[in-house]
Amino acid sequence: MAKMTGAQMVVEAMREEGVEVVFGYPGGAIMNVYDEIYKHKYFQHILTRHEQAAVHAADGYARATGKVGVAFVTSGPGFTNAVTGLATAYMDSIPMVVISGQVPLSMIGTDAFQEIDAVGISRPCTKHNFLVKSAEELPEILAEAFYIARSGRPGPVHVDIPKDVTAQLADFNYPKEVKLETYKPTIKGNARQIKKAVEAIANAKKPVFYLGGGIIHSNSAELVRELVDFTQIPAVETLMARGTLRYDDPMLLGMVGMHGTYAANMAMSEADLLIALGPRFDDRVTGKLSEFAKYAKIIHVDIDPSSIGKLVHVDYPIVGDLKAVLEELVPQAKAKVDPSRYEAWREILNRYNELHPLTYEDSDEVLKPEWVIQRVGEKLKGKARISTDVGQHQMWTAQYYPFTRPREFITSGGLGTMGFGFPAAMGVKRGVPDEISINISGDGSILMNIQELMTAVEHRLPVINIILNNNYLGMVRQWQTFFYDKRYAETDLSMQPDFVRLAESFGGVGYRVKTKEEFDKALDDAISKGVVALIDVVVDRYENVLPMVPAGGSLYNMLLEYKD
Ligand SMILES: Cc1ncc(C[n+]2csc(CCOP(=O)(O)OP(=O)(O)O)c2C)c(N)n1
Repeated sequence: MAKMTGAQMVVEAMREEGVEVVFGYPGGAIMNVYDEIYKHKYFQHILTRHEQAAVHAADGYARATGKVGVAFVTSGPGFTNAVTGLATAYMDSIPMVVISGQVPLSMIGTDAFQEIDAVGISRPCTKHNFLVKSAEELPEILAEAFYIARSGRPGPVHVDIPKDVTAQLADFNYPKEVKLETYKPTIKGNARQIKKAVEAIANAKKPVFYLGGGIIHSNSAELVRELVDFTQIPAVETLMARGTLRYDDPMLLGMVGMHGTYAANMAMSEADLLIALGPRFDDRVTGKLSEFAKYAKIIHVDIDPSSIGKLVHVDYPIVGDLKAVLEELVPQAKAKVDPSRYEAWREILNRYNELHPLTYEDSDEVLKPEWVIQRVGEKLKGKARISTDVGQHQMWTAQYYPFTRPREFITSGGLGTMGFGFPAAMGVKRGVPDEISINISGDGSILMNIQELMTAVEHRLPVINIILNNNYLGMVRQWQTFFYDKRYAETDLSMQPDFVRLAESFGGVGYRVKTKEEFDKALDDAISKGVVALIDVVVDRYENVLPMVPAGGSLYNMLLEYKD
């Protein structure tokens, strides 16, 4: 076989992996690779206007499609701009490969122009990383990078390639199969443990399904639905698991945790058995650990053995791919579990739900953010993908949007990254072009990657941005209201750009709305036009997200209302 340069190998590897789109931003250290991109048409390259956005776009693409997202950046500032994107993907276990250029090998460690210790920086925020030392090892490393990103507990993998390596010539033998000595994810769950777990379910009086993001990553929502439907055991969802059950599933108690529903949080607090399917017991879910699910035995199924027992004692640990485990567990549960056994428990939880349903006070004077989200849901449920930024709007979306399926909700959970929503929504649109891509954002968050309006317009990625504009960094303002005696330090965003003209200046369409009628019209118009849009929705400045479990508090101590 003819020899290839390292840069050619990068491009060829994308072809081998079936990559259809790369988001990126060039620079000196990665120019050899970009020169190859110029010559080939194997994949589309989307030039974002900021490296952070390139990585978030690759991330959104991965979340929506389940495929590996790919981003290319240059060394130094290109790479450091990409770090937030890597950390965001890492915290939420998103499969991704990020390739960065690096200064030539001989210059590493000399404080060369645009040199940074990229693998040193990416180590704590990636599943794995590589510094490539020669073109010879490049095919193997790239194949391993994709394999590691998508297998086991998925995650971002970073490959740092020095400029001289991209110019070196070597043979290109792309491995058809990757086998790693020290990395072998366990797929099948232990049969004895699965049997014991089924017995525990059959013997429980107050069991609850605690549904986590692992369900989405392992594509096992169908099996979970089947299991919940058969057993008639109530279920709660984490932020990352929204859409596992349909919003109108009678067993769904809603989201759990800091802004979870009263019924969901009480279910966790009073349960005698938690059936945890792919969650990671995040502090935003558990609240105070010593008070968390105090009366419950815990079954925890997870592909990552290090996440089992990390934060809570687990009685029935099952390491394995959730789908493979459920394929064994579901038929056994059907044979052993009697759904009528939990009737009294379901009644208690129904009563909790009637006592404190998820609700807000609507108004005719001012638009309520919850209303806006419900309205989007009425118009688009099941037909659109919903991304968000981070803040109150994110929590209201998680609470009020009627999710119907997995991968419908795209949001930064673990890292809580403002600026994620819009670029991610572009990646979503690229991944599922037939569906409407909506980004629900705040007036703070949207400004963190607003420059991507240009990318979206250029590449015809018609994302509809809905800004719930409260003229505040709302979520921080809410904490200042509740816990800092209304000392609103640096959260007032009254000083604002004209969002309509801003959108127009990039070649998009802008709307500013203050009433329900205006909102309906703007959304309908944006949908029918199919263009990049920004709807600036003036909402109640002082609305709070409720219920709320104060940070570090116990799940059963929720603030249910706030009266001034
Ligand atoms: C990059 C980043 N910086 C800071 C924060 C802390 N933070 C969390 S929510 C929030 C306010 C978000 O305001 P906005 O986007 O206007 O949304 P709202 O809460 O008003 O809906 C801030 C500053 C963050 N999550 N991410």
